[in-house]
Amino acid sequence: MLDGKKSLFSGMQATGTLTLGNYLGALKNWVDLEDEYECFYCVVDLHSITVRQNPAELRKRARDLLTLYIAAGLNPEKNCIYYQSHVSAHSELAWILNCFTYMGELNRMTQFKDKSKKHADNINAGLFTYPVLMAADILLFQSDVVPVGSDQKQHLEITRDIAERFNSIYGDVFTIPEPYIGKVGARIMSLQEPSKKMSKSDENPNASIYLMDDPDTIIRKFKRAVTDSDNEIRYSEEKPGIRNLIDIYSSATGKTIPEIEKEFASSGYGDFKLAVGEAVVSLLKPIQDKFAELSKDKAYINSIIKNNADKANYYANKTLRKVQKKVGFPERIRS
Ligand code: ATP
Ligand code: LTN
Repeated sequence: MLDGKKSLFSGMQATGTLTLGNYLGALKNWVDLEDEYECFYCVVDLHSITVRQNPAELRKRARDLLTLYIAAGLNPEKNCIYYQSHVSAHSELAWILNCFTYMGELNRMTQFKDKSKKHADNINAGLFTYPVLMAADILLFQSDVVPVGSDQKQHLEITRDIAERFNSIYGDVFTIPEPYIGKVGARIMSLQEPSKKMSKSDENPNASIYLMDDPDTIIRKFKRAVTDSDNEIRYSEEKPGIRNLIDIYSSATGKTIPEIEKEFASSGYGDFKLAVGEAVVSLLKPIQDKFAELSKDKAYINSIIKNNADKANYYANKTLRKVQKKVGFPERIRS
């Protein structure tokens, strides 16, 4: 809760080009929430360096991501869109919360286990405490809800545990956040290995649809999507490839699963894959056009970066000062 209005926080890492999974699982759901909540959408660049990054690329990707938030429909006048690294309260609160988080809790995080396997040569302390920084992000803004894909559920649970622990010692300092996970599109799978989630850091470019892919590439990737051999368009646990394509089609068109099964009852996989590809092309076209237009307007994007960082700093510092006081840090002397 902030100034009497419910608040919301979410973020994405600038670790690669956004995929259809990021869009359908998270970004697409964000757009409708601006009237109900005071919204903060962050480009979480501090989180990004838990994996080694090329500095010039990170800077470019972070700016592209921020631009893409707007291109996807977030109004920057109503939603606070900013870089995590421009608000130092994130790091400061993360340090304090580190002292209220147990090693055993962090050891259970599946994202840490997955990323440690993937980056065995760089299992750094930041990767381990990643969820604490995420808790700081959320708690700084007294967030009531956090819209994310289902892979982030565990991080939300640890955030709640940390907040409850802190509150039980110091009184009601933090709002306890709830996850907000969309019904369809919460977990879009890889087109090449449908048992794995579609991920922007996947090495195989055919596994993911990127938001900036051109129409031919999108259609080609769907045509190559791994399915099964029974040629029946049916939503079933045993058919992960087809189930994923049905989820994507449903999320892109708004049609329900029974409607889709009926629509394609007498079609083969080839026709269905083409229909999914075309639906995704139409879904992404307006976003791509808007992104191209916004990218040219440097002054406009800069003004958003500046104004929104000021706003985020204001609210974040309010919570941080309260926390610092509660844990016993000395008061600042104002002249
Ligand atoms: P990385 O591959 O670098 O770990 P990622 O693609 O998993 O990145 P994140 O930046 O970690 O993306 O996640 C951004 C948001 O997108 C989160 O809310 C996350 O839950 C959501 N998300 C990521 N992948 C998927 C997916 N395959 N399906 C649905 N939502 C997803
Ligand atoms: N860990 C998240 C990104 C993230 C986030 C957040 C999401 C960082 N801080 C706060 C919601 C709220 C991910 O998607 N991998």
